[in-house]
Amino acid sequence: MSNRRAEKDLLRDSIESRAQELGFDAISFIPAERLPTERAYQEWLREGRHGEMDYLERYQDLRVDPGMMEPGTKSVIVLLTNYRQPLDLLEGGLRIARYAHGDDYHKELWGRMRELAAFVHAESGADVATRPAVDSAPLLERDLARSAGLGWVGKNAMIIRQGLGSFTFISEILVDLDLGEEVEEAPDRCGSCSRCLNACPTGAIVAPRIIDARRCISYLTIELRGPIPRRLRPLIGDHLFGCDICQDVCPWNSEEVLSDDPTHQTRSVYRKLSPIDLLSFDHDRYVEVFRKSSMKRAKLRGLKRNAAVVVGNSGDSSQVERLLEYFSIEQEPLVRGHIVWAIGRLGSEEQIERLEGLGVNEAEPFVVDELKQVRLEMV
Ligand code: B12
Ligand code: SF4
Ligand code: SF4
Repeated sequence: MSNRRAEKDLLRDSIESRAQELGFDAISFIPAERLPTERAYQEWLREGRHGEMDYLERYQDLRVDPGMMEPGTKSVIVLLTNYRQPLDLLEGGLRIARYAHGDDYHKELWGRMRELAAFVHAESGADVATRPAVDSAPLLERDLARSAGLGWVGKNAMIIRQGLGSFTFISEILVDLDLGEEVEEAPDRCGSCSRCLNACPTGAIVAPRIIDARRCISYLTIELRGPIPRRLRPLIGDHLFGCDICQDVCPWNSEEVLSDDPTHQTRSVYRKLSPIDLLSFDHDRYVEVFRKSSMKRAKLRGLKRNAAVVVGNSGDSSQVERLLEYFSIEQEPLVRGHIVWAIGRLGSEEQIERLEGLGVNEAEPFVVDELKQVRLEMV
């Protein structure tokens, strides 16, 4: 082995050890090359499967080419971090995708990657330029992880790593140092299984590895800013924020592979809340409970909208009196409209008449329309 090669191996080994100390669960070093799945990405956008996530249309050239993302980049250090928590349905009735149970992963992983980048700098003894990213730069992170041999793209579109599963964050550090090596791709172990396709309640996995975000509960409860389409609301079930179904059914996800990292642990305050409680939140309470949380992505109005849908799907008519109370005090039309829908699902005729009485001077077109729909569905 040449001296240069031995030095490169040593450097990679020491970076790997430091990454482990920092809490990363898998690491790989690849040359910064154009990704082979460019066409699949463009096709996905052309089909409109990204819904209202317009930002995905921007910087398409950069997304598929980490070398263009940051000029001078020679290698990419790709990392996986396990965040798995035991349950997504909590004691009080909130069902929250596991990735959002703890602190916001963007900020949290960013700090660790900065530390790892500083280590690369110090250890290489050179003036290395590094750029960490986690869902924060226009990059196709799953494709990077697949190219780095860290896992295969499951039929649910997740990166799955044998022994670790798919409840992982993908992050990367772009480096202008030659650290990359040719890696073997992880073999596709989905075989003839199709559990995730069959389990998805909204039919969002339109073909193996292709997600139509417009139908995905994760998109509907996190990214969508406006009303949730009426036909999809019943299919959302009790999902308040995000969805883990296509991962829960996957045989490669073992319940034993849990994260013990304190920053990913389920916040105790979430355990005590129920979906209807969220409808009583004002801005101060929202900031107090969701400080430093990824759940802030949906904003207070989005979380309340989702809570109204979840209550509407609960089949629990004892919630209607509180829904009527919140309808009369809620300022946000988006939320009021979804509360109307929930009352329409759960309320008695007398309660619906009271709702109509409360809404008699309603001026917001969306809420007026929801009130009309409730009446139409009764006849
Ligand atoms: C937009 C987005 C979403 C959208 C769209 C989802 C989607 N499938 O694209 C929505 C809001 C629905 C979403 C949901 C979720 N997301 Co998301 N999301 C993103 C984001 C920001 C961009 C993804 C993107 O560009 N999608 C475009 C499509 C076309 O790309 P793709 O699905 O990744 O598909 C590529 C590969 O599958 C590959 N491919 C397709 N077919 C084939 C076939 C073969 C043979 C091969 C080799 C490759 C291949 O090519 C495709 C195009 O490049 C990334 C972060 C990032 N910057 O990459 C996170 C990211 C993908 N999301 C993540 C997570 C955790 C989730 C959720 C689990 C959250 C939740 N619990 O609610 C769900 C999972 C839903 C699902 N089954 O995909 C993680 C995934 C981690 C992992 N281990 O895979 C990421 C990487 C964030 C991160 N940094 O950790 N997400
Ligand atoms: S996250 Fe949920 S809704 Fe989205 S594809 Fe997976 S199972 Fe379907
Ligand atoms: S559930 Fe089956 S088909 Fe879906 S990702 Fe897991 S192994 Fe692949």
